Amino acid sequence: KILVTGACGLVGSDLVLALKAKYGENTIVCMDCHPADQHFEGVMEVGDVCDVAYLRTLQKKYDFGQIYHLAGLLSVGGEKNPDRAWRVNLLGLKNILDIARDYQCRVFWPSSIAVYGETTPKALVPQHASFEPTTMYGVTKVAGELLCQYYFHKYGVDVRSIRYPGLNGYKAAPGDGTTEYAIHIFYGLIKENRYECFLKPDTRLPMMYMDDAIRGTIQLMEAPAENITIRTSYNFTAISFTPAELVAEIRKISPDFEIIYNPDDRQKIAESWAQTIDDSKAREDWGWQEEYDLPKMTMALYKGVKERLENV
Ligand code: VAH
Repeated sequence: KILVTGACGLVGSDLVLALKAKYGENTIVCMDCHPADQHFEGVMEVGDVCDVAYLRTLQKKYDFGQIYHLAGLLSVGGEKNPDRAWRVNLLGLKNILDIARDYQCRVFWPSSIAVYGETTPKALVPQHASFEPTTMYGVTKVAGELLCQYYFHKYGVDVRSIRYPGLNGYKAAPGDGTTEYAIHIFYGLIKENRYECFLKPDTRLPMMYMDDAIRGTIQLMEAPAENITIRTSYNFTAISFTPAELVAEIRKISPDFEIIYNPDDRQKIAESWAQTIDDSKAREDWGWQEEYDLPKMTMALYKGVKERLENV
């Protein structure tokens, strides 16, 4: 059996469908503290990753061989509630790693471009660089990466991780993050043909279409253990674009789309991260290769968000 925590989140909603298609409906056990969808099909356990006794009960009930541990707060949510971000993002991870150590599970845990900070190069960030993030989210990701590596060396836990860029999908509502403007903009486009953007037009951030991220994640989890040379977290990227570039692409669909730039606190968060990333390690070690460029992603998101809004 495979456990997915944070199963109703932006990544979880896509990952669960892909895992079910690959390994069979009955193999996947979903867990979330706030299950979103009443029409959910399959096994859904409601619980908190901070509760290790609860996690142990689940492990005994299902005997998981793999855990995709996605539950966590994002950058903006983390700034609203740093204490909660610390607890959920780090205590939750430690609980999962303890289960994995005691029951020999393979673990996937997402890190993020939020590990990068003021002292990290802005362009083509190398795999190993200086990481001094300024958000609580970034702090939990740096600490979490080190914890993963520690559990690998100390206890042999087969934990694998990716530093996700901004991920853009439509199967769940976007979360409380900074890169999420690139999803919200499609809701603005479809609902009122306009969007007020909380970042400046030239803010370049590393991004990826969700299907690519899910494919890469499963690819990493299926790679032979000896190929995994990074046990903190892999640099991982596909496309880097600015709000202005995304708007130009959207105007190919809707030429009179209106954009207003009204940067707020999230601008500072975005500026603390990198613009482009060197992810050659992921490409060498487990064959990472993206399929979506900006035009292809824009069209897929437009169609996906439109369909989602029509069905609500
Ligand atoms: C955020 N989307 O903006 C998240 C993410 C790449 C950053 O982890 O907070």
